[in-house]
Amino acid sequence: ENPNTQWFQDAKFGMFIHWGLYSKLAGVWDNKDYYGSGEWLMHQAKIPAKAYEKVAASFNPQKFNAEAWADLAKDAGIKYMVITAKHHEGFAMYDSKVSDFNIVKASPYGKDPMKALANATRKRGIQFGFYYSQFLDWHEPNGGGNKWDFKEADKDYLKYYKEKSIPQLKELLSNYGNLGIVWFDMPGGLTKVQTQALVDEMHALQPKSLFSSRVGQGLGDYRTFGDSEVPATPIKGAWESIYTHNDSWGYISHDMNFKTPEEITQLLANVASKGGNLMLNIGPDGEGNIPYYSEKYLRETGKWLEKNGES
Ligand code: JFZ
Repeated sequence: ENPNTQWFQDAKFGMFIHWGLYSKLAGVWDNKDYYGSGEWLMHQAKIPAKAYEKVAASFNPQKFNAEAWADLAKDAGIKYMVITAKHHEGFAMYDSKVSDFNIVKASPYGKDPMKALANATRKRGIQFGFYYSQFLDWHEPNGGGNKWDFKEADKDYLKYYKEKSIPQLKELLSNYGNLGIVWFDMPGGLTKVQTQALVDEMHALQPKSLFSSRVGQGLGDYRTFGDSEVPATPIKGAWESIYTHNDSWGYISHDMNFKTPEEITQLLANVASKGGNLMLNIGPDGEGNIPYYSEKYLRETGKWLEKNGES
């Protein structure tokens, strides 16, 4: 048993946040609506990396308020928060010296929202962590996934790991204080030995931080069940189920299929009864607003927990 998982196993309720350039595009490209997961728009519409890059020039989330986001998490009874520092689109939502394709360098916003959130959550006793897409990166010729701009046969995944993925992970694990979680996603391009080396290098920076199972090769510190999945029977050890509040992880304006407070508390109870955590995702828009129903229903969930649950 890993003693560092204790806080996680006590937490029960986490908040996942998908936020990036896709939040501004909101499921629309070239006047065409795309359904499904908004953060996959670049892939769905086969948007050239050069064209996608230009979206950053008008990304300016003036409504973003780290204190308000952390207040909402606190009021909802949430104990940990994991936010997308870089999703598959390749855009860093933090101040990165490794790649200029980041919110401080490439966007008029010019500030680091991750710094503000790390501080705001910590102030309220909420564990903070980053999601980082370590293999898929559609912006990079050598990253995984983009086959519409870059030929698969020309890709050198190790070069991408060496030049972007690992250096950016080091920035995230060095510059934002103690991270409760590093949420790796969708492994690829590395052998078990190489994955172990990556894990060791990162754990040297943050020995207590918990790495998600999607770091790959069975080397994570806790288990994440497939999207929207709750195991049928109790499971021992540290694990979580992830759900998104509506149908998409990233913001899509026409996706109004939000789970009600009753559905959320039932989900929480179901997952908790099996011994796991529920990490519920919200998708703020490109201005930095949390969707109206996410805010409303999360607050109602928090009220219910205060009255009926432990907290
Ligand atoms: C991944 C991402 O591709 C997606 O955009 C989102 O961030 C989600 C939380 O994670 O998608 C997955 C990854 C793994 C599984 C399903 C969706 N899985 O193991 O079932």
